[in-house]
Formats: sequence, structure tokens, C-alpha cells
Amino acid sequence: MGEQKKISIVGVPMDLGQIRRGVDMGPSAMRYAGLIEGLKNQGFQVVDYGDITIHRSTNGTNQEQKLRNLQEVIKVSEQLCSELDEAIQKRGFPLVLGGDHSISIGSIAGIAKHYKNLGVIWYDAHADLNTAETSPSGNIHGMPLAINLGLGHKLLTNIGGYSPKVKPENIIIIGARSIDDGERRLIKEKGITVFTMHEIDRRGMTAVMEEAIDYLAKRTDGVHLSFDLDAIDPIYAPGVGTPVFGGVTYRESHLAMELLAESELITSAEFVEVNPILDDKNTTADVAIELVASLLGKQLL
Ligand code: B3U
Ligand code: MN
Ligand code: MN
Repeated sequence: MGEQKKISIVGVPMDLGQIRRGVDMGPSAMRYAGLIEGLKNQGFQVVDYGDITIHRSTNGTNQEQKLRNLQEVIKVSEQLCSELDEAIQKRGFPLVLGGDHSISIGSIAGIAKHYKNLGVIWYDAHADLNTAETSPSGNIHGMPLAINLGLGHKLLTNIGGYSPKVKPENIIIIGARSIDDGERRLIKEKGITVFTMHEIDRRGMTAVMEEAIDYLAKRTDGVHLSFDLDAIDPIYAPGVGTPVFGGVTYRESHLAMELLAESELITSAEFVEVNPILDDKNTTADVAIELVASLLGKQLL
């Protein structure tokens, strides 16, 4: 972050990228947990743009199998894209609060146009590399990384009027342990770097993060962190729609954020999939805001 001191917060109460209710309350849960006050105490100037309005179809949600709620996701993505574009022009560090992970289509669309070579760290139990053809669910929150690569429905890949947003060699996925067949094929075909739980177990979080940081520092001019709370083991972060056991621990995640803070590599971030309805006493939002604090440089001493 260098000497940048202004943080621009945008909430996206989006739940239409999947089927479990409650993830639309994620931005409120993180604000309620004390996000803004905490960042102010850390010395930042915080500008909270509030939440984007989600337009729900009065005809009931479109349960079309392959791309659920496509039109609504497109609308929200375009709106988020322009809000972030503006926030960056005003020189704030964009911090986006989800909402399900489909919001990353709009956030990266707004951010990537400011960089020639944006890097992305995708911290997630899943790869989110499905398309309508490979998705087992039709849920768009399982597709945003593919869309950012320019793969998928044209109306989604063209959000912001350009495509692709990110090059496959500039993406690093961390924490994956639930990967669909089509995603596995795409990872191999495109040569995407994935540090699965196997690498984290085997080499340790420090080695994994150091390699990721080193690699991205050499080849990108900005790095967006897309943090899906389901990367963390559900023991520590139970309030997510698709929990997968055997995840990254609370401590490893803090360490990862601290190493990113030290590297000064991250130029924008989003924290997604916090679902207070499925949570235990807002624990997952509490964890999320602690991780934001670490990412933005909070230290123990
Ligand atoms: N890969 C599955 C499951 C999933 C993806 N992202 C989440 N769950 N959170 C899918 O539906 O695409
Ligand atoms: Mn995800
Ligand atoms: Mn996930």
C-alpha cells in the first residue's frame, strides 16, 4: 500500500450468484463487527460508499439451470465496476465487502482497467473456474475467475466493455481443496498456479506466500486479493454457504495477510461469502475484519 492512507469501502449485498440466503447480509455483518472503527483506529481515512442496490426481479428469481440470475448479476457487476473505477480515480484503496463471490466479476472489471498487468490472489476452497458448460450447479459464484479470464457468457466477460481482465499467468489460487473436473482441465490447459491444501500442508504457509509474492512482484503492476472466507476451515469460519473441511487455519490466514502487508504488493481487496445466517455469533465476520486489519498492516506490537 505504500503511503496510501485512504480506504474506499463498497458493500455488495449480493446473494444471487448462489442459492443459500443470508450472504446478502455479509457487508452489514462486517460493518457491525467493527470494520470501519478498526480501520480508523489503524490511522486510515475511511470513505464508506455504502451498499450497492441489488435489483431483484419481481417475477421471482430466474432459476434457469445454467446461469442462475444472469440478468441481475450483470446489472450489479456493471454498477460495481463503475463505483470501483471512480474510487480508484479518487486514489482510495478499494475494499469490497461481499456478498457472494460473483461480485468479483464487477470488482475486477472496475479495477483491472487501471493496470496493464494486474495480478490476482484467489484465496478460496474452490477454484471458481467453471463456465455454464462445466458448472455442476449453475451458480455464478463458482465462475468469476473464469469470467475474469475471458471465459464464459459474453455478457459477463464484457462487463466494463473489455475482456479479458486478467492473464492466466498472473493468477495464483491459494487454499483450494474442492475442484471440479472442468476446472481441473482449465487449470492445466492455462497453466494457472494453484497452491492447494497439499502444498500448504507440505511446504507451510510462509513458503507458499513467499513464492506467490515473489512471483507476482516480478511480473505485475498491482495485485488484487480476492478472499473467500470458505478458504478457512469451517471450524474457524463456519458462516459460509459451501463449507469444505480441511481448510486453511485461522493462524495461517493471519500469517498470509501479514506477509502480504509486509510485501506492500496488494492494491485492492475483497472479502466475500460471509453469511451471518449460517454463522455462529458473527464469528466469520469477526475473522474477516481481523484479516482485513492484518492485510492493511496491523501488527501485534
Ligand atoms: N465448484 C462448485 C461449488 C462452489 C464454487 N464456489 C463455491 N461453491 N462457493 C460450483 O458450484 O461451481
Ligand atoms: Mn469463491
Ligand atoms: Mn469458495
